[in-house]
Amino acid sequence: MPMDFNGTWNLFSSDNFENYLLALGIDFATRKIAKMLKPQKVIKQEGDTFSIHTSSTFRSYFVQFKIGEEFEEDNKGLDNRKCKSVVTWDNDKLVCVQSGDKKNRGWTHWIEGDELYLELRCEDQVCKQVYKRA
Ligand code: ECB
Repeated sequence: MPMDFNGTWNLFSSDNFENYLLALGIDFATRKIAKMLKPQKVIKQEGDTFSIHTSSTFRSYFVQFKIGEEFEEDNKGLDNRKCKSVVTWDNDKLVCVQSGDKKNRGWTHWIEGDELYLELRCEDQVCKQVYKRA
């Protein structure tokens, strides 16, 4: 059985998010607002199909994908850059590679105990976040 990411998850901790945003070219004022947010993720997983809705009081973002199928991602409301994304399993981790203008862009999700982990990567920056079940 694959790891089950289904659920509603609230941000608990976030490390190096501002430098990740800077690597994405997000302006100063937006970074200052963004780092104060406590986003919530609603993850739906059915077989190989996933949706992830990340919401906050300021911006929200929705993505859906099938494991192993490349899709066009628009990052609307985030940095608005388009990229080609693909998500695969690495054992029990979900690994997304976001190919586009930014080098080394992507993310990895995994679960430890009852916590959801997220590593966000862009260029030479890595942001680590932990979410707890709502
Ligand atoms: C959507 C909640 C965060 C809103 C931050 C607000 C403004 C920042 C503007 C641009 C930020 C660029 C990236 C934001 C970082 C996190 C949001 C999406 C993280 C992500 O890639 O989640 C994946 C894995 O769960 C699914 O899209």
